[in-house]
Amino acid sequence: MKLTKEQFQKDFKDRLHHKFSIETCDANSVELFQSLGSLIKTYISGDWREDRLEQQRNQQKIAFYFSIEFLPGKMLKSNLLNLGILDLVRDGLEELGLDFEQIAEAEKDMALGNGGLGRLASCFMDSLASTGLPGFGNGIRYKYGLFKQEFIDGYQVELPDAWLTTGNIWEVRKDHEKVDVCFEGHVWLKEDKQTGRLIPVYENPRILRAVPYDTAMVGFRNEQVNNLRLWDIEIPESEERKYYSINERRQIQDITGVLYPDDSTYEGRRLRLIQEYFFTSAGLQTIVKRFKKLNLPIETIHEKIAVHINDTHPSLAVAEFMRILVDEEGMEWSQAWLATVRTMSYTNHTIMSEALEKWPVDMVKQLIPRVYQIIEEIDHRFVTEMSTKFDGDLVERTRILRDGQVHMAHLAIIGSHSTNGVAKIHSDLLKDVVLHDFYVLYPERFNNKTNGIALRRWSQISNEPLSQVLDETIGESWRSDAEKIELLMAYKDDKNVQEKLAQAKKLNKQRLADYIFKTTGVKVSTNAIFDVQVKRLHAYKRQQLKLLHIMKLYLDLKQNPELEIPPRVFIFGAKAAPSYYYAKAVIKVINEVANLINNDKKIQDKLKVVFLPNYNVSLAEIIVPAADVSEQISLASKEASGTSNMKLMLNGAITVATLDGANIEIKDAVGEENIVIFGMDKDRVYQYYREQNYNAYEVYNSDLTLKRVLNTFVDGTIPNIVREGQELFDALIKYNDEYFTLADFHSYIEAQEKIDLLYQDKAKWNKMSLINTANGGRFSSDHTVKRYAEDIWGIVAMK
Ligand code: GP0
Repeated sequence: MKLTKEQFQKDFKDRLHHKFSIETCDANSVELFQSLGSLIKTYISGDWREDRLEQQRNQQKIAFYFSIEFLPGKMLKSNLLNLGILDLVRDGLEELGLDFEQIAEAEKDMALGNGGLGRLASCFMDSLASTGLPGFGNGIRYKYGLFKQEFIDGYQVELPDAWLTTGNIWEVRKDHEKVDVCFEGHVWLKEDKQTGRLIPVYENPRILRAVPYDTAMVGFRNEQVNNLRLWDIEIPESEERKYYSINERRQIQDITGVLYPDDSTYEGRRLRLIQEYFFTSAGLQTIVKRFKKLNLPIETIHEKIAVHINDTHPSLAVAEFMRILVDEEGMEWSQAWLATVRTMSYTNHTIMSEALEKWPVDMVKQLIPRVYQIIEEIDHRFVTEMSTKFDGDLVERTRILRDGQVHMAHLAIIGSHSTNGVAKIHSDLLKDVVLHDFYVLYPERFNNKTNGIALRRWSQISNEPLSQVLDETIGESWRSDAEKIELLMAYKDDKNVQEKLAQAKKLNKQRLADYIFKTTGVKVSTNAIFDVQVKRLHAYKRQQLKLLHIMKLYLDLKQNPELEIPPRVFIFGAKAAPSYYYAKAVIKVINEVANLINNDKKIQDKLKVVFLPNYNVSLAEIIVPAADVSEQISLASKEASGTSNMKLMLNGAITVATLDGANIEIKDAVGEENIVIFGMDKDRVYQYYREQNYNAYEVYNSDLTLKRVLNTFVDGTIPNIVREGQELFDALIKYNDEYFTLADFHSYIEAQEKIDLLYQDKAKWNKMSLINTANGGRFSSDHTVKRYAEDIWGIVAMK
């Protein structure tokens, strides 16, 4: 956008005066941030309006991305960068004697998501706008985002994330677009005398109001502004007298109260199902209203609208869309079904069976009776049709209603034209194993879309030192075209460039070291290897394997204090679901291991262990640029894709990885010599499953090193962990190590020894690091959303 520094400074001061009636010198950073944010929102609003009008004028097809999680993090810098005024605003504010970083710091980290899935949704929002694609988000405006994590005595404590208390400067309440969502009551079908059609009659429904709050999604220097719509709940005036007590009213407000803090696990809680239907129905109702303004035949709705079901949480979209088309728009069933299947598409994010949603039939029937009838009809027609072509068992296994449950993934697959996985190996596993039955029914529906990351945030915003070296070396084209980072490959043997990159890394490490000291009091040296594992805490991601490595080094050094190894700082960031006891035990053990090692003089600072509390997007922006080593050590086949692996390699970290998720594609991108692969591959894992002959105790018992290391969990070596140490030990031995941690132990230790050797060869390391950065461009989510746009949604860029 066109703006001069002087104009900005004047606008900013005016805004502060109008908003708070105070002078810049009196304002605190929250007030300064809010003034700045609201000014930026004004700058955006013109394009935001324009783009909406233009879409209507051109009858542009739009993709609506339905996701129960969005994890945008802070938006100020991203908006400024994308508007092309980041430097101008920074300079302008500094000239006024204000500290830009401090103002930016005041923004609340918007954390309406748990981890990878929600962050992916936000990366897609950024990329859709930045590639000029008309793509809108549809989700829930939770009053409380993901809990804030603190450690007390090494234990995770969860505190509420009241992110809305000082207001959300970016959102706009769209009162005129509110809709009603109907729950409960009874439904019976009445024949319409004239047409013979069956019309649903609702008795005693509970009507709730959905109110949208919109946030602008600003494209990178292209004047495209898309929309993220998050729904809040209210009680409609007409219904108010039905709620007598404060308690009852509160129960309603609680529907959008909190984000469920479980990642990759599913709990059949009624409130969660209400959330799912609430935002799905509200979103679809507005979409249909919007379509009708175009005055086109309703049968053509799929030509103007694509609805994406991000994981199964919004899969009720299939049935709800049918309800709207059949009950409200009067379409024939078969015609409505055709339009629905053509409109919907679905992404699967995991093969972990505990994440697959299945709702009890009784719950669905009671909560959304009409939608349930429609699901029954879909199921019935599916069975009837498929039974003529396929064997009965197959049909029975794939139907939506089975064992008294509604299988949400089945609904999503049957009711959509596309099912995709999020990395090559994951999509193959879906076809070959997890969803093989569906692949037999609908082979043409299955495809892969490897995840990506919003490259601008994970380089330009969070890693300015690296960005500067890139500018100096290959020019600035990479800033708008991610693939151009590959130009850096021409300098892979250039000692000067390697050295500059190493210097940039050093600056980032210093920033992280300062942060570590500030938050934990632990002093770490930037000469050490910064070894990073940041992701949700989960047994399949195997933080416990990292622990075994750390304890082995500790024991080695205790035995031989003169042992020469390059110093390492192990950095963890991870939240555990509040009800996931094993994961919480791992946190406690890591924290106690940190206490033990960091305070042991004999270790001579060769090892440090740091568990940074409250890992979130903002913290990732400090950790990722500073990493030397990226730990991607899930059991092969279990991590659908991973996305921190992409962020870390782009920032020059060397990946230690199993052949899992997108690690495989990273290996293909950088070449085998620039990544350290270890452990079993997925075929070996599946062989164990087939042969059922994995015996963790045997592995433990036949390996002295491993035995010695694992015993530290229970033999008092690590203080204060009697119960938690036992819990880890039992998971690995008594319960036979579900994720084959012990089987991969040796190979993992070898991989880490390789890292030590490589790190000591500075020239080699720097070259590897450069090659990783240079090949990060292909993991831009700009690229990913273009593939979705072409292959799945059928939308085209406006700009
Ligand atoms: C997958 F099933 N993921 C789920 C879930 O409930 N939550 C979630 O964050 C993640 C996968 O674990 C992932 O492999 C993947 O990259 C991400 O979804 C986006 O596809 C690592 O976070």
